[in-house]
Amino acid sequence: MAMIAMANSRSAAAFDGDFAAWMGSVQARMESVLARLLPGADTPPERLHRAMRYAALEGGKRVRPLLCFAAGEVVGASTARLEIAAAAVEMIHAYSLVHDDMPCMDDDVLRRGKPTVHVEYDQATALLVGDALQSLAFQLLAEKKLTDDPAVQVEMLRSMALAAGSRGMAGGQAIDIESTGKSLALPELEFMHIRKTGALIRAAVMLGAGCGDALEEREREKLDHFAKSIGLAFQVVDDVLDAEASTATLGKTAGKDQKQGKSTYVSAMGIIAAREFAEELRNEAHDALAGFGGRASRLAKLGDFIVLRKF
Ligand code: GRG
Repeated sequence: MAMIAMANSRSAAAFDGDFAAWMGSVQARMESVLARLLPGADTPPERLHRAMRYAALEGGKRVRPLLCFAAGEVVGASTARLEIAAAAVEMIHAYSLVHDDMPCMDDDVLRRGKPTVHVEYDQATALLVGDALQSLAFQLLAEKKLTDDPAVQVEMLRSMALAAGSRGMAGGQAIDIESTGKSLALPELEFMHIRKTGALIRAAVMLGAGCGDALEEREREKLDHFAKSIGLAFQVVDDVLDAEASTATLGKTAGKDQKQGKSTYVSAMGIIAAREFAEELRNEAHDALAGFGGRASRLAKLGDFIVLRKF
């Protein structure tokens, strides 16, 4: 945790003081919101609840909650509503990491600078941690008030379910597993990553936007364009970091893509072209925000952070 916190502050420090402070405050807020919303470690079944807290607390950059909060600024959403939306997205993200690390999937022992959940606990517990985190996320989205219009809230729930399901993240993961050892062309890579990584990032932005004043259709499309571009950029940078950064910096095993025979943006186009592609996507993301003015300045800076991060 100390390592991740240090890396967080180092990376944010490259941005102006106000943005770095905002990032730190949202990250700290999310730690206490998640600690409050997750079942207590002493609540039976204690072992499962301890493992859920282990998976979701003390670690991670909290990129999806940050996106949710920044999108909320575009629409004047209240902090109380954004906390719930952001916690739900982060729980789904944490579940996906726990399952992804299991021996039947990516088989890894290190995540967020600490042993993965199936190593610290056991495989059955890791499976249940993922299941329960996902259920809790949907419970929160259903029972807490996120908007004044119940029909909008149902639509938010629906879009989160789509993002997490077989047409979104789970589907992208299935394609990833099926294509290990094969060489994917760029359009196939994009098809996979728009689902595996991009869908949840898009949901984080659109959920944050759903918590505030209604946007016009054209504005929603622009915000979604931003989210789609930055979601793909996130993955391109993830591939570059897997190839370039160390395990200590990342808090997860580095260099795995090549070892496991995965197609990545680095294997498909090389590191330099992959970095250039991430830059193109960053510009596209910025362009999409042009009409929002200062309301979207944090979202724009987060786009920069996602592309320029070192971990
Ligand atoms: C198991 C249904 C299911 C899906 C798994 C997200 C995912 C799909 C797998 C994770 C594997 C991976 C390395 C994907 C690349 C991009 C990614 C999601 C990285 C991890 O996200 P970060 O960097 O992690 O935001 P932190 O720990 O900072 O929250």
